[in-house]
Amino acid sequence: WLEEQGFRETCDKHVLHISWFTESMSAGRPVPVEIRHYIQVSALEKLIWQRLPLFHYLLDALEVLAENLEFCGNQGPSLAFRRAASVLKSLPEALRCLEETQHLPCLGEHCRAIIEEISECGSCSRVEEILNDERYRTMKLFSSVFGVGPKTAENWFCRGLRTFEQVLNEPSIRLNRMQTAGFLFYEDISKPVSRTEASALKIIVEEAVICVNPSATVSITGGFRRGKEFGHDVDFIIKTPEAGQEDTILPAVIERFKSQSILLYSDLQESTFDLRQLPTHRFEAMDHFSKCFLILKLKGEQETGRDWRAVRVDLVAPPLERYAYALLGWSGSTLFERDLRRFARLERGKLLDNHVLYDKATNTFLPANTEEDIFAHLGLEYIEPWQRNA
Ligand code: DCT
Ligand code: MG
Repeated sequence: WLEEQGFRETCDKHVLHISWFTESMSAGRPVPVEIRHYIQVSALEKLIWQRLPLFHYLLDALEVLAENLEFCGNQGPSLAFRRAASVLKSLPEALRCLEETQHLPCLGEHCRAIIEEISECGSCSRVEEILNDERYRTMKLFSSVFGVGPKTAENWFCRGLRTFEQVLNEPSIRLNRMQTAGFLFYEDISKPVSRTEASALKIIVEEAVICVNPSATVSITGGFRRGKEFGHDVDFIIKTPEAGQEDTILPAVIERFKSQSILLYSDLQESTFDLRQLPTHRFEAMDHFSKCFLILKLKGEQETGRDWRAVRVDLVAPPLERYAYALLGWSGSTLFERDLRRFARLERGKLLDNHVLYDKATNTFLPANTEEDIFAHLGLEYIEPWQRNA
């Protein structure tokens, strides 16, 4: 039935995802992933409403509200919606009725009102309004391009641009290299990457890394390490056993990809790591390790008939003694990391980031060889990656 309606269904570990591809948005481009769930939900009749657990509607609604605030530069208030969505996501089972939300943390008055409205009406008027809002839709569209952040998206919107076509035909707009690649491979890189594709990429990355340095190892991190079935990219962390190797390995790996003709885009960021500059007291947007943001060609039959697709791949290579912190940081989720750091600071008087754990009471850096060591320093039981999705 769903298929007949044009819905595509995929299964996660705990979650049923339904995505709806509409051609109506712009030049035949699909609506970006996150709002697909909600659009189809609000357009659906009771039949589906009863088939799907209530919380899918909530998740999408809360995320639309959060995203809209982020597009307006209100990062603070948007966190409340993100946290609420996170709490709902972290539940072992889907919510089935409103009463089940009563004892959950992080659901403020505003969130509860939205939950109530959705459970009564099947949709939320504010969310509907946002989904139809020209600014939101345009910001969502533009910021779905690799290399286009909220500032650029807003700039283009304010200049009256509404579609990719208009952006690409605007003579005064100079796209940078990243954005050019973002548009060039838009179709492919906005399509979710599956776990199977991630595993295929791991073999490719591992082969290249070992070819360059046989003693190095590669681990998958990011969402796939947390057990997600789909991701927007594939994140890998490289472990090198000797000091200094972390600085030379990525350029060599990139060269290797180039020689295999699978490199479509690369942005190499050399290490700016310096222990003497740490700890910083702000939540680092980006760590200082040697890393690269890539677009690779992944071979395999595609729906389009092509025999490859473009995939976004991130590689990070920290120094060995920083590995545990980097692994913890790059495993995410972003919200989990944010809350763990907050906990470390407020409850334990310690500063945690992707590089170090620093004890303010003794003015010392706490050593860690594994993630377990970091949790132990924080007086926490080890939290498995699959439990860090919130
Ligand atoms: N991260 C970080 N510092 C950055 C960027 C990311 O510590 N400058 C962390 C947070 C999450 C993790 O790395 C991976 O980032 P993403 O790929 O953006 O997130 P994800 O959880 O893997 O989500 P997705 O499945 O969509 O890729
Ligand atoms: Mg990722």
